[in-house]
Amino acid sequence: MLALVTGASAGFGSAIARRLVADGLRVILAGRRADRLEALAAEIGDAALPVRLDVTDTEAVAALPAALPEGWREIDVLVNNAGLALGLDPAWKADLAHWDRMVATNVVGLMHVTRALLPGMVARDRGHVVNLGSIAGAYSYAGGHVYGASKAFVEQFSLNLRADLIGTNVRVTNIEPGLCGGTEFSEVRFGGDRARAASVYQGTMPIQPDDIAETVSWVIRLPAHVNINRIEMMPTCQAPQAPAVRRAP
Ligand code: NDP
Ligand code: 8X3
Repeated sequence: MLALVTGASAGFGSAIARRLVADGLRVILAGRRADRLEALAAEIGDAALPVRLDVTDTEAVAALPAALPEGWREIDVLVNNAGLALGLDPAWKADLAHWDRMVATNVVGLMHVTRALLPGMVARDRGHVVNLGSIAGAYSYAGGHVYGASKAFVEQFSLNLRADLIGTNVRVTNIEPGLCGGTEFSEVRFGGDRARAASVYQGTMPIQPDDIAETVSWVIRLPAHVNINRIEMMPTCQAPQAPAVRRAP
């Protein structure tokens, strides 16, 4: 089996790639930082192919299937993992460029990569699209605005893909994690401010990249007639709560 993991240069993506190779798959490692992808491919060996790909580059994404080397084109598993949150300011102060970039990456990029690879999966009547959504797509929090909305898109897009794919052997799963550490996510969100990023995880035991990789591995290895639609994951130090109420002092 052959998988393509977007955002394989860090965090969940690297862990997912390593885990899928351990499961016996070959993996195309996609992302923008080619040096990171090459280092990971060197560590993994022949089962990995590093491919520089910015998911917001519409032309490069459309050209991707044909541009892959012979033997690396029939992708069975697409892991749409590339994504980011930028900023935590309230909506009225947020940087519009941040909003645009989150939509370009988390929504449009994911959409375009899926559209590029789905025809091959349908033609072969075999495939699995695994999306990285978030609990932010289901629960609101202050400063979550466009990030949360982008992940709500990912959830509904995943469900609607299955509506079209019903009766085929092409599966779609949306994985929706909560608090996760061990990645660059918060550093990216806070513009490289490591201290602020570290404070997000202070006093917690968050989900780790290997936990996400284990989940991806599980949904893929289930019998071909089983489709896990969505999985919401939280660490035990986190729980959903009733909507906030602001009371007059
Ligand atoms: P990281 O920041 O550690 O990794 C993000 C990856 O996405 C990097 O490999 C980055 O690679 C890649 N990426 C970003 N922009 C692009 C782009 N335009 N084109 C291609 N690749 C891109 O984050 P995580 O591993 O934590 O997050 C992975 C996914 O999981 C994201 O979609 C995130 O929203 C989601 N998620 C994360 C949670 C968390 O708390 N960590 C919780 C729930 C969901 P490069 O810069 O080399 O391109
Ligand atoms: C990442 C989880 O709660 O920081 O998607 O938005 S959260």
